Amino acid sequence: MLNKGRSVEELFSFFAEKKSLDLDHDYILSSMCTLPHSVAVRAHCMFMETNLGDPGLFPGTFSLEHLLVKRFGDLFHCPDAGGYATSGGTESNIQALRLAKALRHEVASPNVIVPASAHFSFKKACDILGLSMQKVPLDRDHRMDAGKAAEMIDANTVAMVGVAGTTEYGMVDPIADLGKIADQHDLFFHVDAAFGGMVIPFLDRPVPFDFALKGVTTVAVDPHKMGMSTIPAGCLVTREKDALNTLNIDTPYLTVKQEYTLGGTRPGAPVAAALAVMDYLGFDGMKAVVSGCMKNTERLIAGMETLGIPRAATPDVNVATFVCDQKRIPLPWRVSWTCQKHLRIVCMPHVHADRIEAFLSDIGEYHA
Ligand code: 0PR
Repeated sequence: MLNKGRSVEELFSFFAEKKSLDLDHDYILSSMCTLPHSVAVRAHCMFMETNLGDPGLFPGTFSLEHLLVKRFGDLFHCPDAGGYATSGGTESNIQALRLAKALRHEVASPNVIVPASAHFSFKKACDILGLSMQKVPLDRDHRMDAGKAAEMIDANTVAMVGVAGTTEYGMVDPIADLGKIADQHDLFFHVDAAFGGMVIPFLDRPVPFDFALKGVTTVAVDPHKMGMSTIPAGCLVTREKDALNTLNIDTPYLTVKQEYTLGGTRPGAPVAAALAVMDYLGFDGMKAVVSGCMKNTERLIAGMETLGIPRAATPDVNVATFVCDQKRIPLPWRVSWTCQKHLRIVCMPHVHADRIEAFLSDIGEYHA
């Protein structure tokens, strides 16, 4: 702690200096987050001090959280869905598995079946919850092999996970087949749609991935990714309205006497921001955003292939991957690399068509 405080000018010139070290979004092609929409920023500022951890003090903000869950319930074909706003995909995935484990508390050595492509948040979830993680191999298209998943289910399996929009290759697992398997085995089936949940419904030909499929128990979706909200904004959606009550613990001195959330103090600002974007754009507006991102993804793939850099996969959502030498990427572009060393570019809303053209032109001219 400084002995004496700093003047506002000094403080904010220090902050400005630090902020200038952050990268310019114009060159960020590696991120699943994006610049927040202007209505998200406005809503976030408006709800800055709100705490959903004590909802009785903020009933208005709390009703916005309900509305957000309602919007996702409607979007995911389950108008009576339950759920709550989380800090993102990691928390949603942890909580989904926590619920699955609680529902089968009699199982002494519980395991969960996840695709090999599952986000690393499932490793965290399994560590915390004492679950054994069984990884299902992928097929040639980087999708979870449903047949192999079925073979791996045993008496100790408390949940199965499918991913709708994988982090690395942007694929949607065969959720319909997996849902049938889950249904046959009466198994908890969590769909991680942290990325794809705000893409797939808006595609011209959406693949089934949500509660329209009988076997799906819970869905994770992140407004702070394609939902253009401020960070941190996630949502865990449950088919059964009151499913999460199983996780309730007593909170005697709060305005509510029980809670099932993972966090205690929870920000209302990003929840308002997430709802602001959804209600401002509506279905048609989101469809236009997603359509732009998908067009840019296709253009990027076509442009790279013209330069002799082949795709590594044909993605279901706006994540493009390539077989490319790491030395071919000129600065200051920021890209990422998959575990299999494929170049990975996420065509988020801030990655406009002119940025794709600028990248293609730079990579075309550049030879390390
Ligand atoms: N599930 C999936 C399918 C994800 O892709 C991610 C994150 C998560 C869960 C976890 O979400 P939270 O990080 O919100 O808890 N996917 C990105 C990734 O790990 C997150 C990210 C975003 C990374 C922006 C970098 C970045 O600049 O790659």
